[in-house]
Amino acid sequence: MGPDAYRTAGLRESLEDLGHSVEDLGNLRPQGYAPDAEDNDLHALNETIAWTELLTETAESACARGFPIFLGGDHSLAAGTVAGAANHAKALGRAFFVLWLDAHSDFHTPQSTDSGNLHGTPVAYFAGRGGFEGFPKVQNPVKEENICMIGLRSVDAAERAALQDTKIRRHDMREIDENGIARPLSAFLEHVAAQNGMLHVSLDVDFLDPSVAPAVGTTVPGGATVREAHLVMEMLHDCELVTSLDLVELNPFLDERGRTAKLMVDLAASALGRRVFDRTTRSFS
Ligand code: 6HN
Ligand code: MN
Ligand code: MN
Ligand code: MN
Repeated sequence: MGPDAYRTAGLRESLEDLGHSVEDLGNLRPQGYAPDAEDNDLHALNETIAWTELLTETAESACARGFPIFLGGDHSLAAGTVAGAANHAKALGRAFFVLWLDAHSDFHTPQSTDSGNLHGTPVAYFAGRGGFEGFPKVQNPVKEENICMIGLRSVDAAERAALQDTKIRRHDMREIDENGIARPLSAFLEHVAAQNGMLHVSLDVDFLDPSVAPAVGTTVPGGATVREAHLVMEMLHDCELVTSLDLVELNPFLDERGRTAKLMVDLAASALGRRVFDRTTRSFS
């Protein structure tokens, strides 16, 4: 339902208004996966494996065609979108980076998850952590120092312990309260630019505060404000480093008059160039 809610909220029109040509490649659906084993504690394991295979291929070819925006839907989709985008960067000989905008770190393995929900695992998958039996092997794991998480405020004990030993850049809401959101983002973007990298951005609805974005199953109070989120997106456009984007975890059943879908569409438009005030011409539009 998420992708259709973004369509209804005018994603295509918003991007066309900015002068982009938009091609809607439609909805994907994996075929022919086996039912899960009875003793399996993970939700929709075989379906998620099938999605990961399909999305890895689809993302790699979509990256070769343009700037893909992946609409979801469960954040487990990023296992495939990031793996596919990383393959594309490797084929071009370019360094590859991921910005993870989320209340959660999604760094569980299928063994460490308490909930059994695989949307808690994609970062561990594309960073090349073990334990993903049955999933496609990650051809080009994303280097830890090339991953940056902003917005953290709900990290499970097992994730915390595993993250402790990594070089993944982590910025929680306390740090953002104290120092602002621009500082850690600028530092990361400089790091990407220094290596002429390609940057994939994964935007989980729950990065935002639930008061402005209620349509997600895993709300956590104390998230990014509308202005903080737009600032991130505007800086991402200005840096000209972003090459692919996920808009994920939207659950339209939980929305109020489509306001979360609309906000996510507005954020995507900011990332793709929408401005109220043009700093170059110093004019309002
Ligand atoms: N997301 N850490 C919790 C779990 O169930 O593993 C929440 C995961 C949320 C997933 O942000 O897409
Ligand atoms: Mn989910
Ligand atoms: Mn997430
Ligand atoms: Mn989340």
